[in-house]
Amino acid sequence: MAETLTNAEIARQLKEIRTLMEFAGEPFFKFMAYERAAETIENAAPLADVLAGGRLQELPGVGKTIAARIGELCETGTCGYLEELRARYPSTLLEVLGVGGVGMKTAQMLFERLGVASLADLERALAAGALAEIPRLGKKSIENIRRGVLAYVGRAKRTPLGTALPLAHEIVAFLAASAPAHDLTPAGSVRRNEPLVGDIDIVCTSDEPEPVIAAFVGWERAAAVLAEGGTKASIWLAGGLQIDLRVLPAHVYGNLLQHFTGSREHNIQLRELAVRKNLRVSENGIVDLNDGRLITCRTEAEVYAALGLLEIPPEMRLGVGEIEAARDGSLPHVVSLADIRGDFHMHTRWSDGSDTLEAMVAAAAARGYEYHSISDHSLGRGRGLDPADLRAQRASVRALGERYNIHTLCSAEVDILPDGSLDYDDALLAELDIVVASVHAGHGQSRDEMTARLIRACENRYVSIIGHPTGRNVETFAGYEFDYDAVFAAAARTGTALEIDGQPSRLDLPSALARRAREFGVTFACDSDAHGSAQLSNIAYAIGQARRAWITPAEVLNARPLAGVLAFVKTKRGTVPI
Ligand code: DGT
Ligand code: CA
Ligand code: CA
Ligand code: ZN
Repeated sequence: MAETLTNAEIARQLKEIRTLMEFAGEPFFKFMAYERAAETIENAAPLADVLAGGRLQELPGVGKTIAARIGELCETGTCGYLEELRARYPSTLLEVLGVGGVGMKTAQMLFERLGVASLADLERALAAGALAEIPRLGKKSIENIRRGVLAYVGRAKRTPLGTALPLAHEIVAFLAASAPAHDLTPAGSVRRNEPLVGDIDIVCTSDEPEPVIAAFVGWERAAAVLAEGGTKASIWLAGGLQIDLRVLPAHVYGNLLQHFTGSREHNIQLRELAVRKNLRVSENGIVDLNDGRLITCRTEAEVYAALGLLEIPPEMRLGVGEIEAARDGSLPHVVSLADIRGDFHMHTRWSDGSDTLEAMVAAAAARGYEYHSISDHSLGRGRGLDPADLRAQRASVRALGERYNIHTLCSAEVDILPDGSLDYDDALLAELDIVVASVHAGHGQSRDEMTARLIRACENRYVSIIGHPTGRNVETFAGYEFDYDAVFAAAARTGTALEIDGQPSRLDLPSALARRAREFGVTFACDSDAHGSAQLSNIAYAIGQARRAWITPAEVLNARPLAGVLAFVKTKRGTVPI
């Protein structure tokens, strides 16, 4: 066997065969057989095992021909029949078929008469007014296709969590106020705190779905209604962001929320586990295949319990081992917002923040923090503080902290210069309570140079935290390259915390790297990086990323009491040389 395809990958290829067969005009019963087989395989035990046991044809809906093709897919990663179809029809046809408003018949006509074989072809044909030549395609259908194209493009463009989550809260508040909807909850990638989301999924329960759907599609911010049914609907906001709503009865709320929270990988693994217990999981409940009994769950905890699992936090549902951990009882108790006692990274008008020092201290105190630190930029950042400014700021910081009854630490976000030194000297750094050090310029360095730069910063005894360690922008920049493992090892060895920056454009460390850093015993700082008092709430995004990385409160510096934070700083400063 060349490589082991997962059941999901094989099912996806069967569905592609199904779609292309229908497009080619094959009879209904023939292509539907592939759809049924794909569904069976999504819910079956790993195919490699089934195949090894020679039991492929025992699966419901898998006859001789399909079994042979599945065998070929498992052996070679593809199959002759699929390749034949792909040779006849370009793969970009699937784009056209994915456009709302384009059904199979329309796609066939567009292909035959106008040669439309891709989204770009369709956009060109729309712009040229060519669709009007197609018989039975009225003005309204063409308008639907036009909207469908916009929505398709909108879907392809992923939206930052920081934009999507407030919109999700907005639609939830609107529905709560204007429709008989209960249990309104953002699900999908938004609930999992994915840094970028494809769309917003909302689930809710109701005995009267019709008025809920009606309110949803009538929301004043809906620019178009993409689909409207009895229990589900999709709208599209100006700019192309889609919102899906699903309404089910209250007694299946747990099943509904679990299903639509995903991720797809997590749900597929969950189904595979369920199948081994002779259970079938869906949004409508869990069917016990022994006796056909339907188990409905009011809560997600009940869903997981029915499968013999601990409840898995939504942010951890990524299909990366969380199900095994939930099964064998090793699921970590991850950090939550309630564990957080302070925030080390925030800016004021002294550098590039939009609020005064006093406003930031007051806002931090209003959040109920035990402590926080003011960390304006150092010199390197145009509007940063020179040493005299920093000393002047320090004098007012203490007084403000006392006035607002919070421990306000004096800090700075100090630039890490290209050679790894800092742009404040050690004498000045020694006057600060805690130091955040970040790379802001010189991204053009080689991987080795950047690695050395970050390690040298860790080795500076005054550096307590490395700010936004990869420099990534969730939409535009993957982050500078360095040897992650080497820097994580250096951070752990030197007692330097790595930041999880909660600014929605950063979310840095990325959760996959933070998870890796845990293996080195790194301590993390979950910060807001607020540039105004309203942005202190960005800390919730940092916590979301920390949860995705399986980080526990014990690993988070700002989940410790002030004495613990000061001890962390002091321990490193006392270690000479590092
Ligand atoms: P996104 O929207 O691309 O950021 O990612 P998700 O995870 O929000 O995906 P979405 O909106 O397509 O669907 C929401 C959840 O619903 C998804 O995570 C799992 C579940 N779901 C939706 N469609 C399917 C499906 O065809 N198969 C399975 N297994 N689950 C699905
Ligand atoms: Ca989604
Ligand atoms: Ca969706
Ligand atoms: Zn910064």
